[in-house]
Formats: sequence, structure tokens, C-alpha cells
Amino acid sequence: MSEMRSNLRIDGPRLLNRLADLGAIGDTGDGGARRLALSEEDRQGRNWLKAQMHALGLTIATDKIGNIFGTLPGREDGPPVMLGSHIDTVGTGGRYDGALGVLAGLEVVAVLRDAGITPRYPVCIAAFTNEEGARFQPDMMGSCVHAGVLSLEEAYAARDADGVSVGDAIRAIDAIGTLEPGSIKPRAYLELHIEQGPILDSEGPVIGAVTGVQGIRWFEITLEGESNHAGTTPISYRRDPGLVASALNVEARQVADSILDQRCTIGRMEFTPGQINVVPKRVTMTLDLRNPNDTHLDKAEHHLKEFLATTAKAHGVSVSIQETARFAATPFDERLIVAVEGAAKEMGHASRRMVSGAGHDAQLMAAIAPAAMIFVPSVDGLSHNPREFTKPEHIVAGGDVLLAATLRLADA
Ligand code: HGY
Ligand code: MN
Ligand code: MN
Repeated sequence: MSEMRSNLRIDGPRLLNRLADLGAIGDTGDGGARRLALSEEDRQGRNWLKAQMHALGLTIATDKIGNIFGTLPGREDGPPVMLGSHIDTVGTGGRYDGALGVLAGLEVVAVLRDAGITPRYPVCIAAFTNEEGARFQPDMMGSCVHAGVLSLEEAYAARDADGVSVGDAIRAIDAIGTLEPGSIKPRAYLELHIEQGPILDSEGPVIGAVTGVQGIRWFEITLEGESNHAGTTPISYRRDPGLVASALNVEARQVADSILDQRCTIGRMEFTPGQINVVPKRVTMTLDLRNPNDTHLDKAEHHLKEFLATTAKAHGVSVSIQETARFAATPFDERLIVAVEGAAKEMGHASRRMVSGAGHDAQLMAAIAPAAMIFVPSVDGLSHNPREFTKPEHIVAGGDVLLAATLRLADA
């Protein structure tokens, strides 16, 4: 690598300023941001991003599920090195989840432009629609459509809790593009992301060379019993879905404690009618199961489905379960992981290999191209929380490693 290139570094303040500017869109006033997929805030974030891409002279394209691509041409044509992530957030989101990967990608391009470097291959910055899945399931929706594992029709048909479809929401914010999904097949895909867990923050080092993403399964569960008077109805007369839901929550924790690396989360549990003196008629709830080992994940899923059926039957409660996401445990590309480790070393940072606990667009991109991720620490392991925070020096370290890894892949 030439002397000049090995001295390249990102402009830290410029990246931090862009993160602050994007974080101000959907600012929740508590340090966090709320840009639910295909919301008005998402629309503002998209327009802001496209303006940044335009200012960098990138060729901008948007596909039919709203994925946004900004490409810096290379000396040669052909498949680009893609640097991606997402700019949508969960409802109680932070300012780094997703945004860091997209904006650090922009920063890499800005550094190349400032240095007058045209890489051998094109570099494409991608922002995928609805990575979070907080409003519309499944998560990683935009990259699922890009990778061909979800059809555009299936994606458009997904509905939020208010019954609004993706198709209607994407049209309402004018986010539909003309590019056929999956048109841009990268030669390699890299994603810089905050770890969102406690490992790097508590044990170090600064850089995680991510070897893969754990398996993920999401379920929407509806339990139907019978509403009744809280005072007059003897316990033996009750068909109480709330009891079954609560039993499932306790059992899910026991399953997580008994199966290696298993994580079970019940993030939503809604009682209807939800009044103090009424035995609930219905409970709708979610179940999120994760494990790096799909066989263990099968065991957890099977056990909890059996437990739910038995417990519901014993209490005269009916059950309906809808699967809303299923992603196999996904290994990343060894050559890219080595490139990330080499880039970290080149930039003077120690790195460690680790599996991602969170789902990411890289999990889907791995189906169509060599993919890998770079993690930087999340203070106290917090994420999906307004207090999500990564130290500025760690953001800069991640950006420099993304820059060095990109040059290894795009200018080999
Ligand atoms: O749920 C996830 O892991 C990701 O944040 N969508
Ligand atoms: Mn994310
Ligand atoms: Mn997230």
C-alpha cells in the first residue's frame, strides 16, 4: 500500500457532526432518536442522507423497497464494494445503531475524494429499509428483498399495529424508487456497527471482527380466553390468557437459563380490555428467540411451543402463533474477517473475533456476497435505548478500520 494511502485517516469531527445531524432527526429529547421505518422522521432522514450523498457527488439510486444506494465510481466498472447499514431506528432508539455504518461509509468516500483517490472498484454506500422490524416485520426487510429471500409483494403486504401496510407507508413518504431490488450485487459487503452488547466495553479491545450473526426467530402470539368479573368469578371458573402469557414469560427465562447461549425475550404483552376489574379476554404478545446454534434454537422453540399449548389447554385458553421472522445463524466470509483484522492492526487497534447478538443487514447480504462486520464498543452494553453511547474515539477507530478494510477490498 502506498505511503500516502497508509497515512489516510477519517475526519473524525466530520463523521461525529454527521452522526449528530442525523441524530437530530427524530430527536426524542433524551439523547435518543425515533425514526421508525417509513415514518415522517424516516422520510426526513432519507432526504437528509440523499443530500449528503449528492454533495459527495455519488450516483444515487433507490430501489422499489426504498433501499438507498450512493456509488463512487472506480477506475474499473463492475460490482462495488458495498458499505451499508440502516438509518431507521426502534421506537426508543439511540443515535448510533445503523447510522454509524451508513455515515462512516460516507466518510470513507469523503476521505477518498479529499485525497483524490479513485479506487480500482466502485464503492457503494447502502441504507437498507426497515432493518429494525420495530414497526413492520420481519426485520432486515430491505436487505431481505435485496437478497431475494422476501418478495416485494410480501414486503408491501406487511402491516403495522395500526393496520398500515408497508406498501401504503412507503408511498406516503415517496420512498419508492425505480431500481429493481437486488440489482446491485456487491463483490464484498462490509458493515460497521456498534456492538449493542457488553463484551467490548467490559473486556476490550476496541474493535470486534465479527465472525457471524446468531439465528433469530420472531413470533406474534394471540391468546384468547374469556373476560369476566374480577370479583365474582371464582378462580376455577376462569379462562385467563394473562396467566398463560405470564407463565410463558417465566418459562422462557428458564429455557434461556438451561440452553447454552440461548436468549428469549417477550418484548410486548398487551391485555384486552386491560382494566383493573376485568379478567382479560385476550393477550397479544411477541416472542424473540436467538442462538448462535440453530439446533439449540430448535430445541428452545419446540419446548416453548409445547409448554404454551399444554398450559393454554389446561386453562381453557386458545392459542394462535404467527411466525414473523426466521433467520438462520449466519457465518461471515473468512477472507473479509481477516481483512478486518489486518485493517485494525494497520490502524493500530487490537481486535477480537466475536459473534453478533443482534441481527444485521450483513446477515442477509452474506447470502449474495462475501460479508463481514466491524464492531465498536457500546458503553454499558446499552442499545435500543436513548442512552446508547459509543465514545468518539471509538467511533473514529471504527471509521479508520472501515477505511483501511475498504481500501484492501476496493483497491486490491
Ligand atoms: O432485532 C435485531 O437484532 C435488529 O436490531 N433488528
Ligand atoms: Mn442495527
Ligand atoms: Mn437495532
